[in-house]
Amino acid sequence: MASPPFSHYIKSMQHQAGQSELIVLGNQGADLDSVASALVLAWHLAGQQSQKHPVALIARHRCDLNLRPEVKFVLARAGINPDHLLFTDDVELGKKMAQGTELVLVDHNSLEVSLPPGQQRVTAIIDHHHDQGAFPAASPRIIDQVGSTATLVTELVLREKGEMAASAALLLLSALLMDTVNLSAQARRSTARDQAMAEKLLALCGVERESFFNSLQQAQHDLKGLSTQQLLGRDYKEWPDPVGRYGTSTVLLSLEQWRQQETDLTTSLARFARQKGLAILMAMLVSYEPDFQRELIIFCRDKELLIHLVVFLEQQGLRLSIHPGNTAIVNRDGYLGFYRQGNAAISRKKLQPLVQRFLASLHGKQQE
Ligand SMILES: [Mn+2]
Repeated sequence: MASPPFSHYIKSMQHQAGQSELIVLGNQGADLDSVASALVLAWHLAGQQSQKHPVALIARHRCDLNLRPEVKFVLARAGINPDHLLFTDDVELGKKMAQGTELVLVDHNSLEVSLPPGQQRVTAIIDHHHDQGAFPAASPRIIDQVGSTATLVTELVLREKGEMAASAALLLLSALLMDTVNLSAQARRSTARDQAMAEKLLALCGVERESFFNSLQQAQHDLKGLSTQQLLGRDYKEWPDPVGRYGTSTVLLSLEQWRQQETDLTTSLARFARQKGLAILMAMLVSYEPDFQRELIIFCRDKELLIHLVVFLEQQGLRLSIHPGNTAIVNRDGYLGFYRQGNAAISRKKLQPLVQRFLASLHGKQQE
């Protein structure tokens, strides 16, 4: 069955939500990849399974869209009104799942929302993160280590449908370019499959890659006026663990820039960790001027944990060096270390499984 036109479909989502029996869910970071992949895949599924009224759900509150200026920018360029999109304020996911709704996960592959085991009906997964092995019966279950989920969604839609609207292509292209730092070899995040799909998407939406990427980056860095709490919460993910909950935030500033706009960064970081109840908080700083650079601020509830974690990360090749002038700081809430990350190829997607392995090694020791 033919899909409805993409723009009509997007406008209909608010009306479809009530009767929807299939929700395409992005990850809680709600970055461009999660938003674009969920919207385009939901539209694609609407052409195949219209009786289920598939919709896309953005796993954040509507107000958090303000923390994502690049998502707002791309939606506007694609002619999409955010009022037509569905956020966690609009859909009672727990209630829907209790009624038998199916979930399709994009840009993550294990559930980030807590649902009773009987209601975890994940029927399909499309993702590019480390495969956590959940939901082996999902179909399709496409978990490939490419630069962006948008690449996998493009492959699927073009294979099954052979076409897509320019606005849908623009969404996917934006995600693909952001995730791969404009397909740069230096960032080492793109594969031949990303390159191939980027070319197809560029042809479909007719933008010029370099200038479009520049405007995307400009929009993304429009973080003026955001507090430290908002900067940390903007691209934040957390995971439970027996040792304690741990969280990561990607912050698009250098440490130097951050210190210029926040006089008491240490206290603000520790407060954020306390409010979230975290044993570990890792703030991953990314900056592009003069060159692509990563820095890492690690907060740990106790000193031992910080020391062991840093030793472990060193063994994994992060090449951390203590930031000059920013030696470890003791705060009443915990301990903070400030580092330059010599190995800039280790992104959050790679760091998160490492932290998980570190924590698992601690459980192992506790059981001995
Ligand atoms: Mn992604």
